[in-house]
Amino acid sequence: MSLQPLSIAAAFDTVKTDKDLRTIAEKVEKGIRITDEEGFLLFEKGELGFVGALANHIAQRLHNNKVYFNRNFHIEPTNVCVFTCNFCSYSRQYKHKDDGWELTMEQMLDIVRKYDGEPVTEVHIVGGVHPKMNLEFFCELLRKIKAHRPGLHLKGFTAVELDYMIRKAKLSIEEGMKQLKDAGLQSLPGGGAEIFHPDVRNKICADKVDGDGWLHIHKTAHNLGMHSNATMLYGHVENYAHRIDHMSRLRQLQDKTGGFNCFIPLKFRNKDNDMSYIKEASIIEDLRLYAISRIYMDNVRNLKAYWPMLGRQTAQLTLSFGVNDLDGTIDDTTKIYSMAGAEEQNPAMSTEQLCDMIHAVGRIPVERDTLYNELKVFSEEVAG
Ligand code: V47
Ligand code: SF4
Repeated sequence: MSLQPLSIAAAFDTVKTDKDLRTIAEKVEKGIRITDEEGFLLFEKGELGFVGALANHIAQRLHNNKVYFNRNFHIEPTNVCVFTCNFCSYSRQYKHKDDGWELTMEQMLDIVRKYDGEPVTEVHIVGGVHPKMNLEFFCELLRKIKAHRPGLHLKGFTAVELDYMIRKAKLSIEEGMKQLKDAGLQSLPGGGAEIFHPDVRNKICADKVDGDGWLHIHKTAHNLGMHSNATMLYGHVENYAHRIDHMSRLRQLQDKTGGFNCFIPLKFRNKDNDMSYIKEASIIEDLRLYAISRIYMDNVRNLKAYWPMLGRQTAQLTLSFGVNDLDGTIDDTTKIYSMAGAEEQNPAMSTEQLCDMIHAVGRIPVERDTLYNELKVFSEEVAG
């Protein structure tokens, strides 16, 4: 049985008497951008069925029934971190205390070698901000991975890690990014964005790079010809205006550079961190947020649900609310979510399982590379 989202025609019926919501539906139908005020209104008043129908309409227009995934693996060099984000369940101040870890160069290269002969196309490198793992160390790591497997796409380092390692090397962001690019770095993941607005940022992660700094690093990467992702950590102390402010800054940068590949809303998980007193968002709020971000972020083609964090069933549901990308058959340590209480304590899914999950809701799985070039369309019969 496949999930049938509301059609856009049915969505019009649900807002017959609300002029503002009708205007938004008309804009979506015609492919016209909505304003910040209209985005805010959707958060305030847009019911799940209504925003879902609009978001699904947009996703279908852009991607038909296709849902993308990537075959990738992760390297997490360390969870030792100089920063103290209150929402983080993962970082440790010292390696030898609690369960801190730091991998050597050889241990990281062993992870890469483990995938020799496997059809992975990307490695995603991300972790804590270790005071001793510097720009030179990471450039060497990138060079060694490239030398071992030149065809592997190197996606690495959040703007938080980059800001720290480049400042420590006493280089400008541009110079530092150039060195990393020369060493083999090809794109940036979207982490570290959290919520840009200082009223929220100062409460949840005051000591790391600020919103302008995060945007500057991504802009610099785009100007150097690299692509990147963007995230938003939602469902904690932020309000609807903060979410719109965050997405608005991303939408403006995307208008200038076109360098964002995808937008990834990240649901705040509350286990074992300094914000554990905050209740997690409901599934209705999750789905509304995915739908509204699909409607508002009209210049970012891909909306990704990160299934290890959301759980498989919720991720499958998001496919009817604007999502067209389920990240990958992630197959190594992604501890940042399992330590924060995500359902997926062991986030690995075979290609067949991922395809089954997509087919089950009447969509077509398509393997992509990091830059969303299509590699293989999986018809129902030949998943594997
Ligand atoms: O910036 C940390 C988030 C991010 C928690 O670009 C938490 O393809 C929820 O950005 N609850 C890092 N979220 C991971 C990240 C990412 C993940 C997957 C794919 C991509 C991509 C990027 O994880 C952090 C922060 O926003 N995070 N703690 C928590 N308790
Ligand atoms: Fe460090 Fe990242 Fe955790 Fe913040 S979210 S404490 S920067 S590992």
